[in-house]
Amino acid sequence: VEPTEPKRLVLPGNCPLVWQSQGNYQDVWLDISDEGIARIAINRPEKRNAFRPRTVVELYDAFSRVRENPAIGVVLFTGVGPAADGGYAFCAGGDQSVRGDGGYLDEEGVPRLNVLDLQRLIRSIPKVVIALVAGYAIGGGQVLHLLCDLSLAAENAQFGQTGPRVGSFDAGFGCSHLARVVGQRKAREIWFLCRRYNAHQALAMGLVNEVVPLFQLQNEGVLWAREILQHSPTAIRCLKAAFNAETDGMAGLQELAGQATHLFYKTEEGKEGQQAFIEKRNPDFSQVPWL
Ligand code: S0N
Repeated sequence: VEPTEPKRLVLPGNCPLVWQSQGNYQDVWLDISDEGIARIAINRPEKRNAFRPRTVVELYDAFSRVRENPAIGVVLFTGVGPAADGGYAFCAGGDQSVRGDGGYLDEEGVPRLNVLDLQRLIRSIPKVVIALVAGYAIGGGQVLHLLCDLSLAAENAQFGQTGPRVGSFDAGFGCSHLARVVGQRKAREIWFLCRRYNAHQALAMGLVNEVVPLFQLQNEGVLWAREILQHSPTAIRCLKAAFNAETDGMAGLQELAGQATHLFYKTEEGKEGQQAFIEKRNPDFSQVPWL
């Protein structure tokens, strides 16, 4: 754990937390606070935070670290900015400059579509992920934002899809989950027309939870996180799994079932089964009611 450089800025405005940076990343920042909040930011502002394979590998690693940290309950997911030209972005999708045949080329020239793994991790991580969107959330960046549990938009946020214009599309969560969030008509409009939508239009269609002034974005994220952190981790974990279960099919049921198993392990009934095996005797469940 290294101390955060005080000059580093993710977004303007005051942030009431003291952060410690973790990981040795190039394209990503992972910061941990002692309040149970993590901040993960894409750090390619000169590319409007577009992701290349390395970015996705590092994001996956950062989210995995947070997943394994029992002190963290909420992740703020955002983009470093502003860029030198003053532009802001949450993420402008896949880095078009490294797109090759069959995917985005990594540093060995191998084509990757590894953002799909990251999408699933954001869904399955048993913590609340809040997107903080300043500037553009476009293409695959809009999909990453969509898959966060909650989304707060700065006044300057812009959302949209470009796939049919730039030769790509996300026929997975990018379509099906979008349609669940904003409705079939709006989702088809977003993909077929490739328009841009401002923060208030995004709020009106249910794509974001709230719009705040740019300088207030981080603060607002921290306030939301603090409210969430007052509540039961188990309830929130099970609720997140439940919200995803239907959409995510068997994998969603697996997550929800895993949470049930986790709770069962803690009961006297669950412990008796294990204890009996260890003690080489028959289990005694006679005290457990058949409710
Ligand atoms: C974001 C936009 C609207 C910003 O416009 P603005 O503010 O005028 O800035 P620019 O001058 O355009 O950009 C500033 C610099 O940033 C670079 N840049 C911006 N976006 C990208 C990008 N996506 N890739 C690479 N570079 C980018 C600009 O080039 C510029 O740099 P310089 O000055 O050096 O040229 C505007 O920039 C814009 O429209 N960007 C492109 C948005 C876009 O089309 N994104 C890609 C959409 N497609 C995907 O995301 C693929 C989805 C995907 O990944 C996927 C989905 C499902 C299954 C698999 C996959 C997968 O492939 O993994």
